[in-house]
Amino acid sequence: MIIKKIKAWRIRDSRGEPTIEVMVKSDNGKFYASAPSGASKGKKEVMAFPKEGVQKSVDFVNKILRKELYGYKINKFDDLNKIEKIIEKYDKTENFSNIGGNVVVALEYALLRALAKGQVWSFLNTNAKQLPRPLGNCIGGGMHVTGGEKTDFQEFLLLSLNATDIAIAIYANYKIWKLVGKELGKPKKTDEGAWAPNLSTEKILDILNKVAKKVSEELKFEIKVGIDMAASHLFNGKQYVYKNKRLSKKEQIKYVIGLINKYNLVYVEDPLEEDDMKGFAEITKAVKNKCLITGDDLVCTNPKILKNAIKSKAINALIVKPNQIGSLIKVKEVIELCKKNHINTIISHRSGETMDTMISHLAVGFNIPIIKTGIYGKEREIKLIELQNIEKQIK
Ligand code: 2PG
Ligand code: MG
Repeated sequence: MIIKKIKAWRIRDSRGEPTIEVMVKSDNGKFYASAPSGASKGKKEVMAFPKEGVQKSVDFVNKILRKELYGYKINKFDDLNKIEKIIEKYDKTENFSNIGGNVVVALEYALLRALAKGQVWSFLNTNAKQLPRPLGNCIGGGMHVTGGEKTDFQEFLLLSLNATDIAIAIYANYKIWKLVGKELGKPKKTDEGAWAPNLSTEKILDILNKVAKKVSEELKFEIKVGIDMAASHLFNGKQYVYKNKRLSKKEQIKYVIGLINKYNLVYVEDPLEEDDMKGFAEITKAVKNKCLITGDDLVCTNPKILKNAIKSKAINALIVKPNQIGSLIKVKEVIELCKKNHINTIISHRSGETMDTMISHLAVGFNIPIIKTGIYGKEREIKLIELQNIEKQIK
């Protein structure tokens, strides 16, 4: 495929904040892509945009990359490596602070779409058969709600791993979200479209387990509950600070294990602050395979950090967010490392999302078993709809 033109501009994400969209014109046609942004970021993530703002990233594409990549040829996924090498000439920083990782994500998504003529999942794996199961955000708080009283933890999630197909799993999450909203008196919503009541963790888990059980019985498959604790944002350097309590590192580990056992949680993301590999390992060992102990801010989709996490036996599951690392080549490396080491993978949206559906394609093409993309809101639902479209093509 020959690159004939690339162009970038600013768009707004679901939070109303500016981000980048890129168009690639090639002999395969014109293809578009955009990149999301997080609010509760890990400190080891690359920067989405430089401190000067999105316009600097847009200018970099339109003034520099456009000329560099004019007439450039790529044919396969691994050729993106050559593109990354070209970009690295202009940003030698570890964290992409000069041009921003979102430039790479939006450009590589558009290039991949062009290479695949839109059919990214089958371009990555023609024999792909497995659709991921949706991990849906039903109730939330933390950094995804601005101002006012809110829940201590960032996300209370739903997961039906043995639903017979993706459509019924999507329906189950939506149905529970709706029933829970009614029970809570329709409070305001988080950035990701989850309900944002001001309730205790225990009360929320009681309600979610009750409603999930009811819908499970109706639909005849198990729907389980999980939490993204995003615990770095509760940690003050010494203690975990809650609305009504403060816990030491040791007490936090005990509290997390207690919650998993009492509420049958099948999924817990970032239960501890982002540097505590040892603490993660303690939890992972204690719960065995009963619960996915998932690293998000802990690893930040970084293969080097992942190798440490594997060595320390810190996690049994990993969140994959392409814009935490700003490289699709490294995203692939991370997924392969996880597969080799029996670590589950969950591909994930960000709290500030766009209408881009690439993560749905990556989930199928790379055979990722779980996708975290919210339940409600057009930027979330479009990714779920895309998965159902892909399913029709596979069948
Ligand atoms: C998370 C994400 C997505 P953010 O912590 O897992 O839910 O949030 O994009 O704000 O980092
Ligand atoms: Mg998280």
